[in-house]
Amino acid sequence: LTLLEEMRTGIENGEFFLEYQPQYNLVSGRIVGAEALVRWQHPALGRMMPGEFITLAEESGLIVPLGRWVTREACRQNKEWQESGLMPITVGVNVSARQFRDDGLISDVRDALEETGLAATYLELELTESLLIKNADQAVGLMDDFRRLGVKLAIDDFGTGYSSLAALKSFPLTRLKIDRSFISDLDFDESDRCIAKAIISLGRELGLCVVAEGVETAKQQAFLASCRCEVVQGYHFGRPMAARKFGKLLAMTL
Ligand code: G
Ligand code: G
Ligand code: MN
Ligand code: NA
Repeated sequence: LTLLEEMRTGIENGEFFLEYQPQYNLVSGRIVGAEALVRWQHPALGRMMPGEFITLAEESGLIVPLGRWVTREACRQNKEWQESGLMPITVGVNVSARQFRDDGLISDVRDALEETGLAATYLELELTESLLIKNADQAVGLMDDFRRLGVKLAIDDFGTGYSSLAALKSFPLTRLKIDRSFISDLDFDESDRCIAKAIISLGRELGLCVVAEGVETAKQQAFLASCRCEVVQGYHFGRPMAARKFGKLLAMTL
């Protein structure tokens, strides 16, 4: 069997699972969200990371049924955490360009919310800047539909595209995720500090929640706090982890 065929049967056989990386509010210190990240427990090759199969899934179109599963599972898990009395959080799922172009995306998302009973406001779709720019014409209308549904929309990898500022103006976003390339050198690169600071205040002025990704050190955290960045995500706070472990962490930080 080819990897592609194995992926197709793997989706049906339940070989895929999600890990959750915590997102913290910098002021309260509380967990306010999680990014869901897909993994594949391959029967022969073991645990595979998205870097090893997402491109193939995108090129083959399998990302559509896989993404449908990811969205539904993230909603189901988040609802389960809420039902067990944990503090409500937002779960973010990554959406590929191929999924975004698929006519079924909005109904897949609506179905996932209806079937799991999760309120739309606790689901966030992460759309990359390049995806939005490439599909600028259709993107606004589809995003408006998602916003009417009540789903949150984040721009992922912000600052890496060719028209970041135009994107902020045109798209109905709720959150801006600063790409980790601007965060990694904050401790020693003065121009990265200026850029990060400017993005954070720009996002705030536009009424967006700003998330810094890839925060790895206490020094980066302190700088981001001094800029009044609202939410942080990165290895310094927690790696992507199994749902059970995330549930325990969420229970501890009540
Ligand atoms: O942790 P990490 O190696 O998991 O993720 C690597 C990349 O794979 C990231 O850019 C992330 O956006 C992408 N990715 C992870 N999970 C998903 C998913 O469920 N769907 C899509 N489309 N991309 C994902
Ligand atoms: O492209 P996207 O932002 O969806 O990718 C999320 C990716 O970033 C995942 O592969 C995740 O494991 C990784 N990641 C999360 N936190 C950190 C971090 O602090 N440092 C680094 N280098 N990668 C991180
Ligand atoms: Mn992401
Ligand atoms: Na990102």
